[in-house]
Amino acid sequence: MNLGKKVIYQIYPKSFYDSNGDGIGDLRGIIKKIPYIARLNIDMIWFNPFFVSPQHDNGYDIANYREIDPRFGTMADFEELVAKLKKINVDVMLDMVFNHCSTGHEWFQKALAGDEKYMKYFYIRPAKPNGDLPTNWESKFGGPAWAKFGDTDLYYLHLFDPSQADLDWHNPDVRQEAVDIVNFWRTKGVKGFRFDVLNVTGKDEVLVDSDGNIDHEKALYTDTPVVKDYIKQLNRESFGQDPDAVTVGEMSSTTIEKSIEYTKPDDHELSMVFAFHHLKVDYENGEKWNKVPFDFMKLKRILNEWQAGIDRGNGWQALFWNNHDQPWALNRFGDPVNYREKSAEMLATAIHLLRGTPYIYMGEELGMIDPHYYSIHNYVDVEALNAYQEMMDNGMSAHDAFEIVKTKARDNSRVPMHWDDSQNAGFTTGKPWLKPTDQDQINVQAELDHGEIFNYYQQLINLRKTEDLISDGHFKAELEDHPQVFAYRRYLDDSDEQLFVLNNFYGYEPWADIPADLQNKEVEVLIDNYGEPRKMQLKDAIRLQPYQSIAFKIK
Ligand code: TEU
Ligand code: CA
Repeated sequence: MNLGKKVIYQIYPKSFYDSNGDGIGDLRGIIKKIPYIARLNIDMIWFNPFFVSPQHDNGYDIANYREIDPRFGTMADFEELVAKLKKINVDVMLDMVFNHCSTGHEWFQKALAGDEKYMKYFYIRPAKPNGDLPTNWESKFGGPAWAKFGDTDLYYLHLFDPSQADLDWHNPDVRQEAVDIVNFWRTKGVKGFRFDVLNVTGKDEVLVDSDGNIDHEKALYTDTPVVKDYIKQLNRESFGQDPDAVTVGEMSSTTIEKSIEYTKPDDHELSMVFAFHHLKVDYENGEKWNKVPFDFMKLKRILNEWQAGIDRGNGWQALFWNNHDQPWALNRFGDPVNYREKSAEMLATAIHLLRGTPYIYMGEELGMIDPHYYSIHNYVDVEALNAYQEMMDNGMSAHDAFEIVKTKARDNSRVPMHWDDSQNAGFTTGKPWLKPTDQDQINVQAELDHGEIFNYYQQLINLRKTEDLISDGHFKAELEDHPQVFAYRRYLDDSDEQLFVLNNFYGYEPWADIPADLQNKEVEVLIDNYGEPRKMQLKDAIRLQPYQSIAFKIK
């Protein structure tokens, strides 16, 4: 299996297509849209969780790992979905959320009832002698990471929402549960597994206070050596038994070195990692809840370092701009107003011609953008609402806090897929759980009829399948100091062919120098968002159009 030839599409089931008018996307809705999916020629679909869940964190709070939440459908629907996708050669990747489970899960409920076996599934600790919480850790969604354990004097750890209790992976029974769940879904024909925040499962048995610095605090529970043992066990006892399995570890705040360790084939751990550093370039001092323009040079530096580093270490990485936790990249790094199509295509090219496995988040292929909401009441995500409150508690005005929520909320990308220009964007006949906006401009019907982004994605996907330079080539950064252009080269060990890619991240027309060894060469333009594939002669420089991407194949 060549991971470099694969392209993965991400579906957020709640927002893809609603088949029964309750305003929530569902599995039957996805089945209905298989003909649409088939047009993209992708290889696998990653589905965000649709297991039984109280939905405090939209399904990342799982109460039963082996059953479909009735609001999304039934096991029979799931089996039909897998079978029908198989017919178009698309495999299924499921989201395995094992760092924590819902406090509604029977494990937690039994623990609450005093069952000692299940109390050992969680981090349950007494307060400090002075009455303080067991540690001073913060939850990633704001507030302390400890909550009262029922009516006792004890507390349980939750790195995320209080409804998401951290599972104690030291306990072999917990690891066995994870193995069994993966194997359960393997028997249903599932080939792919995404492991949610996998690199924070290695907490120490004795939890200690941090010095208050958030990076130091994360280091206490992130990427500890034992995580590798846990992954090796999962691999050995579950997915590793399937040579076609594709796995991705969502790795919070990880490093290049760690990512190599998790993914180099000899270690038998994971196929690839999701790392997020390139998406933190519009943060201020590491803090997400700010509104600052993105730092292009930093973005380039991070992409270049990760590409070259992972390549050197023989690791493998997931390539992506968007997912259900991120506002649309088009709003952050492109120009959705003046150059929506060109900048969407440029962003796609920049990522798709890199070394790794690209992920496309549903709607990205239409150039979807952040919704235009005018009230905080349009937002529903726990993270956004907590952050809004916290910003105001710290003295910010409601207006300023709202402006930040607008650009940073995860709801931005969770807005229902736009199928047509009707009131609910053709997503539901009922009341959508999140309100779509701008579907009069951006929707599947219009895109397939006269848009250019969808077609451009098809070209990128097909190029990856046909060009070994894209799927297998090494990476070399080019024009590293250029203030507008992200450029790189791809090359193979056993061939003279090379790929040279230029991506203009701005709405004006910079010149880009052509590296000396490529000058005066007869080249093939493989893809260009301003023109057709063609032959041409490279000179010593080229002038790029606004948000132009162009890739040359040199023989
Ligand atoms: O996200 C993990 C994660 O690192 C988040 O804290 C992320 O940084 C945040 O959403 C960005 O604002 C995963 C899931 O993708 C996310 O949807 C879940 O909420 C989270 O785990 C908890 O399961
Ligand atoms: Ca529904």
